[in-house]
Amino acid sequence: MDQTCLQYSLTEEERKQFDETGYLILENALSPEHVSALTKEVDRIFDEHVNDGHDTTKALFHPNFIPDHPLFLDLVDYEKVLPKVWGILGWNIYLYHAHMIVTPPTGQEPSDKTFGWHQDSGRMNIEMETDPRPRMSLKVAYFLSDLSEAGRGNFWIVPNSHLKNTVQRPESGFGQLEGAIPVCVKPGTAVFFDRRLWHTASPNWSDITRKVLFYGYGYRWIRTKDDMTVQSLWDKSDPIRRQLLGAGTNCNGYYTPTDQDVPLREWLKEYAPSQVK
Ligand SMILES: O=C(O)CCC(=O)C(=O)O
Repeated sequence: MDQTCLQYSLTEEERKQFDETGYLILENALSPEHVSALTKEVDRIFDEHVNDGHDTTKALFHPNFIPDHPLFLDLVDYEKVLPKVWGILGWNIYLYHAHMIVTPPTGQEPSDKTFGWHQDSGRMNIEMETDPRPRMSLKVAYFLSDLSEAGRGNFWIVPNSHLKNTVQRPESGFGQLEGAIPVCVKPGTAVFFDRRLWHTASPNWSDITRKVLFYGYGYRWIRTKDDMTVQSLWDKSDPIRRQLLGAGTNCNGYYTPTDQDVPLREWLKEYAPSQVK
């Protein structure tokens, strides 16, 4: 990994924003050319699913997409983003989950039905007994289509909700959570969000297909949340990327890492010692 990435280290202002609100928006994380190249691969994958019978009016949830193209692999340790991820979570991290979502126009009229609000990680939210629950992981969402207006299948969030274990859902089944907002962003924007932030997908009532890539980073002792068949990529990856793709010397090393388990820590010790905690 090149030291130039350190210019993108998490700033104190960004840390405060993430800690206080549960999310962080990074505009122009991807150049227009980068967005176009990624979009081409997303479109190819969507078309393959359509050829296999996927309904073109339904959202496509496609997990485990890192092996599908080198451009997806390159975002695992993307220099503008990874320093902020380790700035928040520390160095004992890896990519535990990745999914692509394509949300085509539904062709339906807008409705106010309550969306699928949730915190990430399923049973973690029931079996963790603390209040608030611990952070454990975050996701980075790379928005490839234009979501600068609401109604385009936007990602919705409730800012500042990450420390709330429960939220009040409308009993009628209509309306959204109090304080909810659509995240309106341009193509190329990356949005970091704490897994505890209450969030949801929403229907696409526009005529623009929504395209997003989600990269989930968590501690190395968390299990993968999708098949993550990335082991064949280990050999051609540098040590830090290998760590992020789940490599380790043995099971104990996920809990009590040696230097070989966490080359990211070794790299930080050498190039950014103030960031090693
Ligand atoms: O598709 C979206 O906007 C939301 C995705 C989501 O809920 C998730 O990644 O947990």
